[in-house]
Amino acid sequence: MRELFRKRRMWRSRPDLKKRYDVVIIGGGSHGLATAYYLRQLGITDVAVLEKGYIGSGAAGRNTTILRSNYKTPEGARFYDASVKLYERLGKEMEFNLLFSQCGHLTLAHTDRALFVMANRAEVNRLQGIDSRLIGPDEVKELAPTMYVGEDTTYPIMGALYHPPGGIIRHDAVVWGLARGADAGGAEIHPYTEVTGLQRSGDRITAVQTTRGTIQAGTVLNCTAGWSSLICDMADVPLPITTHILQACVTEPVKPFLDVVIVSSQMHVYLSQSDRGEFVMGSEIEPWTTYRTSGTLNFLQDLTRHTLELFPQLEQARILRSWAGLCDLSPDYSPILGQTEVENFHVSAGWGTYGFKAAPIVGKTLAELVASGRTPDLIAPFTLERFYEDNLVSELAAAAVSH
Ligand code: PYC
Repeated sequence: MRELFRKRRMWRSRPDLKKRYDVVIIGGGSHGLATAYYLRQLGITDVAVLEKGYIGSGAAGRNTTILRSNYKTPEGARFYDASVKLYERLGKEMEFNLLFSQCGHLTLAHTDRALFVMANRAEVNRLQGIDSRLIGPDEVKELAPTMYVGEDTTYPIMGALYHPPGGIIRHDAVVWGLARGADAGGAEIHPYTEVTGLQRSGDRITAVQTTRGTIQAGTVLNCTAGWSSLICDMADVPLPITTHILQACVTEPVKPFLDVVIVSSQMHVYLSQSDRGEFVMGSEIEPWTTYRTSGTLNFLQDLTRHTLELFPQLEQARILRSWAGLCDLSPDYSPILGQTEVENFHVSAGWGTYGFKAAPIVGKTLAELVASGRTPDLIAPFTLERFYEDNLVSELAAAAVSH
């Protein structure tokens, strides 16, 4: 396998779809590709990944590359911790440079209430063995010496939740590495292949209709993030999801001066400096539901105003580009993962703004589910069934920004 990795720089183009695959994965983003990658480790290689655009053109290519595991619930923290740990070894395992920088993650507190909530979160995190603690303004200043921490701002900084294992990773590289790894194991990756329908007979999906023909599948996985409820509708599986946009932007490269991820939910901003020197910045999710990924001037105005309060030295930096991606929000802000009422149709949905962080652990656990037919413990709290049984896992307010 090492030889294969060395010989092939990327995944292969596959001219035709076969008539049948053991597993059909809808969505060629980080979750779909990670599932194909980990299926291969379990010996399941008759796999097709179908992507309606180019590989990584959805949420995988539109996030702000932040990884962390300092979630609010024990279920969430445990799950994302497993993901960060997989990310830590993924580059080496795939022999692919993912530019993972575990530079640390600071969520700023500007009120007593925020300090109280963060202290609770740090405790939940620590009980899961996750490095996460509340720190005061002096330590914030040490970790981010170039950030403005004066008292005369709209929201003075009273402390922060500090999470050393958090950081940033190159999102495109994650997608390319996973695709190459899945391909090396035999999975077929088919870009520009849109799923137009799912044929269901009783409790099973019997065929997947695509713009390039109809195929049969032993198991079908829906890993389509913002489009997950539309794909589930094709199988008559309603998801409790609303779809919104999240906007982000990037500046031109400037001399490196920030070595930690900064988040302020009160100021609706999160930002980091990439290896290229760009400031990658995002804001809150838009409250209206839409599939239109056009950006707004309000976003740029509010984000830059708040960013400049923290980093006035960016005053002359120009925004190079901005973009928007789709977020599928579940009622409790936790994902919907695993089995549905259709026995050979599984989902990875409801990610809100958390999806990219979860890619490896989603791939690993979904692959285990497909291989064994059993729901792995880590994802048992996140099944669709929880909405029927009233077992919600509320991650409300654990986001970098308000949901
Ligand atoms: O929750 O860490 C987060 C996040 C980053 C970008 C959007 N959400």
